[in-house]
Amino acid sequence: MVPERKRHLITSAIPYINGIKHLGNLVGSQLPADLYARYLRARGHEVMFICATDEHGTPAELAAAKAGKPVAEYCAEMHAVQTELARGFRLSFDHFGRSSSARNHALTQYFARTLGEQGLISEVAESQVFSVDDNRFLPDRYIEGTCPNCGYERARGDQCENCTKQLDPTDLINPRSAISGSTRLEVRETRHLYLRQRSLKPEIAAWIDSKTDWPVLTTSIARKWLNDGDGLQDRGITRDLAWGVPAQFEGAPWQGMEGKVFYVWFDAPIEYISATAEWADATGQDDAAWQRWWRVDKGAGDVTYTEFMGKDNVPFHTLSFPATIIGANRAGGAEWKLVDYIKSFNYLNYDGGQFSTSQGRGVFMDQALSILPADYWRWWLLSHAPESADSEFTWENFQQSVNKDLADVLGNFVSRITKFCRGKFGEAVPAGGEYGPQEIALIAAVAEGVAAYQGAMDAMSVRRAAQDLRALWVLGNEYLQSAAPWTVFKTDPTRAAAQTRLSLNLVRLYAVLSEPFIPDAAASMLAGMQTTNRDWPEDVPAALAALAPGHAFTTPEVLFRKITDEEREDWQKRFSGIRS
Ligand code: B3M
Ligand code: ZN
Repeated sequence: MVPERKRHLITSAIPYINGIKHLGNLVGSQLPADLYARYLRARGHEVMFICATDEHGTPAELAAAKAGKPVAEYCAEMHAVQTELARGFRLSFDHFGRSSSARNHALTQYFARTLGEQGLISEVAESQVFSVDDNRFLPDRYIEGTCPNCGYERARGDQCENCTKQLDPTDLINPRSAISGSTRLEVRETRHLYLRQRSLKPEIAAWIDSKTDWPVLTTSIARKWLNDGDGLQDRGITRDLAWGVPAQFEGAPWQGMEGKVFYVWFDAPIEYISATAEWADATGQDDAAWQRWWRVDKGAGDVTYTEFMGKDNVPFHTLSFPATIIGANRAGGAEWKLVDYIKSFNYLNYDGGQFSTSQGRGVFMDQALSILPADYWRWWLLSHAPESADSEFTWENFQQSVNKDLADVLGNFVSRITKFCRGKFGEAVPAGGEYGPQEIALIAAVAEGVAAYQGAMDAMSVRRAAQDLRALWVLGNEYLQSAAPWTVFKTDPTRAAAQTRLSLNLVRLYAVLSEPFIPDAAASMLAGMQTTNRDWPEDVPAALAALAPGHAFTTPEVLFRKITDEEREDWQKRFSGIRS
């Protein structure tokens, strides 16, 4: 039974352009989003999977200055680097866009104009922090101080990374310049645009209340910032920076915003839409092609939209971005799609502490791929995704998972059965023999296991899905162990042929089921089985007969190698300190 084909729009939080991301970043959004996208495609759905680089704001300016490059040039280079790493990790984006694209400039200005025309943007004379020693206004991120909410001493002017509270720089206690450390800060007056989020609060609250199926992690963060006394304040959406989407433009319903750009968190989520338009441009299609994913009035009514992100990004996706969409939709005409489901993640820690980009602590995406292929990392990260709580990467745990799950269970099964068959029957699926009770029981258990796995994947329970998948591998391994065709062969070769036939079909089935987690190994397994049949096992008994007697195969190379103790110790040392 083939399920109804549906349309799924999937976005991953878009990584900042300033440098290479660590594995904690990867597992918090892009990787689980990829897992889900691959799964839905495998189930036959139409998927649009979007990501991009987040290129504006102070992080980009700071990083470019540090690299001694013009910011546009720096961003172009880093986008290419991140694109390559995404490819390396097999992230199957339909498009990996750039928030600095012409599309995003146009759409950001469109949303701002529309919100302005609805009376949802006000001009506010604002007191802003000016650093006398740095001789400039300091954007939020360039100011550090103590969080008024939790007391964390290194909170930034835009958000406290300890308690996730969104902040204004003037909220900080004992503020100092992040550029120079200077405390000679003055408050001077300047004018900025504000999004009047407060007047959208009832609609946003009703919308969040309607999301009864959202994970608690998501709704609790949303409700917290919505309902706290100071939740959902009107929010400044312009900054005194040169790099970004200009806040003054033709047709803008305000004046005097020259020299200012939109706040990076205003244009970054809009890039989800813009990147889909960039995809249409890149593939030579017209506007209708991307609008059918985003415009309810242009056919997006049947799209299910799922967002993946780390928990620190939840306030922006449950309040700020929806405020943009809900506000713009008030204009009538265009009806933009709101998110249907938000899957958020806790943090992944590193070996007794935190991953740290500034201190180079932990494993970064480029380093990871330089020591082992993507599948090893994908498997560990996804099977340990920080879903219900923070989780921790340790080298011991990594070594153990790889060696046990991938090498001993899956890899061993594939190599044992293919080698056995080659030795006794040749490299083709053997004919003859009937399935006995053990085989019939195995097929039933696999069918049950597949149903459980699908249930976990449908629910985006990443860890549970990994466990269910592993349990399916174990079934095959244990079957092989107890059926022992190598022993049976001596007395009853026909029966051994039936056992082998079923096991070889399991190899193909495992490839199909495992592809969302370990796409390269899945491809090797299918190549080994000399089949392009990647059909999802909607009917498990039928799927286990896909490779008919006589079907030729080649014995695959070792799928997964083991990590030695020496390697583990070496890597542990190498990634503990300052990134060279
Ligand atoms: N770039 C923060 C992050 O990478 C930010 C996400 C934007 S999503 C629209 O965690
Ligand atoms: Zn705090």
